[in-house]
Amino acid sequence: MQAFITQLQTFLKPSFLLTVEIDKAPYLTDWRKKFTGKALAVLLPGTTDEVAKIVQLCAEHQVAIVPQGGHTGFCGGATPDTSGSQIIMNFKRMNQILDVDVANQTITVEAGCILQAIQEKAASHGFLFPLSLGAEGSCMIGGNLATNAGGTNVLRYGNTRDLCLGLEVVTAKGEIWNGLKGLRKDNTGYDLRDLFIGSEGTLGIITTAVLKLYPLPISQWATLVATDNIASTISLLNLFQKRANSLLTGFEMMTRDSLDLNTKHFPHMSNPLKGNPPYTVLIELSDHESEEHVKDLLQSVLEEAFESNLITDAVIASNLSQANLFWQMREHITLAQAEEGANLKHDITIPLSSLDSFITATDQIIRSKYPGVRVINFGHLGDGNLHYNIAPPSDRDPKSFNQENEKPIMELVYGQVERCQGSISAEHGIGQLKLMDLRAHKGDVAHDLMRALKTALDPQNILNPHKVISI
Ligand code: FAD
Ligand code: 2HG
Ligand code: ZN
Repeated sequence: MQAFITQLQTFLKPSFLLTVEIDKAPYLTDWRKKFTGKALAVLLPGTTDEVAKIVQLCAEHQVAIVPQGGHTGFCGGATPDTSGSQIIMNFKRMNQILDVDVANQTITVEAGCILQAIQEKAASHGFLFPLSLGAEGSCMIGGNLATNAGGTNVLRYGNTRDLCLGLEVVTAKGEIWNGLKGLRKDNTGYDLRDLFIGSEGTLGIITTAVLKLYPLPISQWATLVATDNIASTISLLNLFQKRANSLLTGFEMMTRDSLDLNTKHFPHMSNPLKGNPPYTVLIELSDHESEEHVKDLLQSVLEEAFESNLITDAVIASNLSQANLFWQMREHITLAQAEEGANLKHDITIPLSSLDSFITATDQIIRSKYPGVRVINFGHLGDGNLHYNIAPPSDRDPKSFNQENEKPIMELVYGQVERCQGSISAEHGIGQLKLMDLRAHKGDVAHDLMRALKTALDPQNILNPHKVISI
């Protein structure tokens, strides 16, 4: 391997080619502290040409590459294995915003741009870049694209895939594919862009992207409402969809157990709704008309919901800072879970028509089989996306409880997901966490097609091997 490192040294300065253990350490463990790997080296390329040169050398020396953005992913996709033979290619130096095209309503960015920096740049030109998630201050757009991240605005604007018009990608051979056209229509054969989006660094390395921008909304109103059960919560969603239509931008659900965990770790995050309700829903409407228009609409839908007994309480944010507090309450659940210790995450989607059946059955089975566990169920209900997470009983050591019970609990949850024709990964991807579950979930035909794609695009299996699919 010395020859490989020596060749890298010809174009990467020592500060961009990290081989000493203490320098590599910050890149080796994922956000959840669930996966820790080893790496031959951590590389910090500064240009697409450097990425291409690195990949060419890796292909020549058969060295596997683990692309890495903000390392906030939940499935261990950006963490190397424990062999110490893989390199990490981290994108933090490739963080330039290359262009804002006002007439085309697009922004062109390098893969290492922090998501929040893109949102801020867009806003400074009067635009909205709608991708929004709790990790936006540290995740990078390359990681968002590679995982097809979802977040809290999917209901109105779609997943990351829907926000991307063009990509530049370095292939497994080290060639540069320039697909950076900012076109809203382009039916010239197979869609390569969509193949790379969501492929978690296993088919190609994303270096630059053209993203869609939208006009900034003029008015935004957030409300917290209390519901008694999931059936009413779904009826409430349907009511908002009918009355507010595309003005509905967020519909996030939080259970009582989720918010209790929040207040345990962040006492200032108390729920303003009365009586600690079973379900709290954060709803956001936004529009390009006047503040009054949206507020009147919100109030009239809430009145209708009260009259139909769908909700038991509601608080409308009186200003932007209170609306931000509502959102912080929602986003702190993940942080509260991290404070509480190791937990089991299930990022799933269920058709809205089966959500009630899924939650009722799964809650009941889990609670009777594992007395004392806390079901930390919250998520993007408007998309049918639950974060159906399990926290161990408070009197058990989280690590030993998880070691004993992770597999059976996951099988139980995924069994219910299959029964309801849902998905075992809504927005976090597969990575190494769900690798073994993919075949059973996708079925043989889909799995074989995926394997054929991987073999065709990366025959040497050097791009993030044993993530998503093993060949
Ligand atoms: P990383 O974790 O570094 O990488 C993720 C995957 O992408 C890996 O497989 C990696 O190899 C690959 N990759 C990274 N960069 C490239 C590249 N340039 N080319 C090719 N492959 C690449 N996710 C959601 O979907 N919705 C949420 O609401 C959400 N909320 C979150 C809240 C918190 C507090 C945290 C910590 C995470 C959250 N996530 C959420 C998960 C995570 O932030 C997203 O998956 C995010 O898109 C990952 O971006 P990243 O830059 O950290 O990628
Ligand atoms: C969110 O929606 C994230 O907040 C994190 O996707 C989910 O902590 C989780 O499981
Ligand atoms: Zn989420």
